[in-house]
Amino acid sequence: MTIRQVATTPFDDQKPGTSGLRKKVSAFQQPRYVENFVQSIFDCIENRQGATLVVGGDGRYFNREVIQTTLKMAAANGFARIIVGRGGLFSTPAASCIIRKRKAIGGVVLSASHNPGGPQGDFGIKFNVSHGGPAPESVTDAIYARTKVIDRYRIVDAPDLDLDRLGEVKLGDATIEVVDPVADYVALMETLIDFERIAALFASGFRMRFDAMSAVTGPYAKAILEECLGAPAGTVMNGKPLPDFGGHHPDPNPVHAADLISLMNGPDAPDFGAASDGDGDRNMIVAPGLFVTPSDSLAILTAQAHLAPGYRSGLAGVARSMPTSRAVDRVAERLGIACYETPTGWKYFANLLDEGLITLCGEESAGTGSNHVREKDGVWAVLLWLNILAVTGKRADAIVREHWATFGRDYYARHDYEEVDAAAAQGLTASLRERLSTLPGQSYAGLTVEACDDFAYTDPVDGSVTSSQGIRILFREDARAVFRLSGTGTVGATLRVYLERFEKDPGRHGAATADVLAPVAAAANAIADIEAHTGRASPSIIT
Ligand code: VG1
Ligand code: CO
Repeated sequence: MTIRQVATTPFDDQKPGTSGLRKKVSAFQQPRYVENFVQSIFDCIENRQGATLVVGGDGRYFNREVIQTTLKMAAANGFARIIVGRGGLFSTPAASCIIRKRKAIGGVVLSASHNPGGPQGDFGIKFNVSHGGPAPESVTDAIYARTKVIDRYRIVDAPDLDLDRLGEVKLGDATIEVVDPVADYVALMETLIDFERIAALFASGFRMRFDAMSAVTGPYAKAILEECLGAPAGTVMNGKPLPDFGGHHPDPNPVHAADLISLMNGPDAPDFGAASDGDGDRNMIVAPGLFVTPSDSLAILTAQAHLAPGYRSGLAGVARSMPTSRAVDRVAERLGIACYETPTGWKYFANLLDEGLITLCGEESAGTGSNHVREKDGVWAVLLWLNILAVTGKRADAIVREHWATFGRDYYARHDYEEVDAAAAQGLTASLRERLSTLPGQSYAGLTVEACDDFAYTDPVDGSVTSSQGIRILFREDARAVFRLSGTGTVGATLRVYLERFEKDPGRHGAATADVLAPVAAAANAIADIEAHTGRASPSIIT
């Protein structure tokens, strides 16, 4: 088998965003585009000679082609063993699990997560390091720098591998190991979650629906819920992974998982509803008649995690991304544990988890996770909820309402303005930044600005500083608005406006979120002049 050195020239648009390099499929289909980026990753892995690498993706359109290229390039770049999921599949948390378990030097995760798939959809490549989580900024910066000067890549000349047969094959000097992508993950879940209690719950007639959104979690959810835990067949909906996700947007929120929401709001609602995203790291939780915001879910899991075997001895601390509501902060205070506030993106949690400073963490975008892996984990979050329901014997909606009664309720919504002109979006945030010091004391839509800043984070472990992570406006009336630009969109810019308002009084916990947040939205619009900058009178999507 021969190793070829192929001459190439750089592309100028391979800067990794919040979660790796994410572009239209057509961008990745350009000749040398995948090869350049993968070689740039490999060039930044010191000690790769003889090391183990994990490769897998969410099964979206173009996954199989990129897997084959990546395997051939990995074999030509000195890795001794390359572990790949059968069919080229690994959910993002399962990839993280196996990187850790098999002591791999890292993993190449092929996914554009919750973005649509198919020939007109999106594709992505992310590099995870040896702790199993997304590469830190220092590494992604180095990869980007490498993409700008790359002049050759290495690949072995070989026919495509059969990824559907378990076992080992040689590729050049490397061993390719095709593994069941589900088995190690299920084994890990069994160490953390009380499977017996949940099985007893299902045996007692408890019913749930898990919407896998035709994405990667189907096989995981079926194996765990229907096979291990005895939930009836049909519990998992849209359980077969499809390259185009059945034409749907695999983003678990009330808009894109509308079928599940209407089922949960209807007369025949099961006891519990959940959904996951394209690559299986996000989760949506729905109680009968009540959508649980991801920020509330993080707070509730923090308050109740001790009911699961993996967290029986309590939590070291928790963390949330800055735009996530402050609901978890109050739980942490009550528990007497630290609560960290990080920039958006899972990579910022890794140091806190590695150092044992936190046990749970989460984001408003439907990501929740713990120290069991270094990615957010959709199926894990659903299992932890089930564990809590099984042990308490309470209805999911009762758990949420009791939580609000104890800690207060944080009304929360995110307004996204998608595919906005990039320069206009930059103009909006630049103008806000310039005016920040003039805002405190001013009133908008009946709310008065108490403080504001442009969020910067100093990592407590390595001291690295990340600045300009979003503009926070705190109002005196226990409300907050946050503005930031997305780092995962592939067309123009996406402006995200995060709105929240705290209500302590249980007598006022039954209001409609939109009503409670209307003044906060009006104040945010007035402060940032969203319509003047973007030409948009209303958001593209509210979640
Ligand atoms: C979004 C979310 C962020 C999440 C990221 C990756 O990023 O807001 O919370 O970590 O997606 O999630 P942005 O920059 O578009 O706001 V996933 O499921 O794509 O790994
Ligand atoms: Co995802």
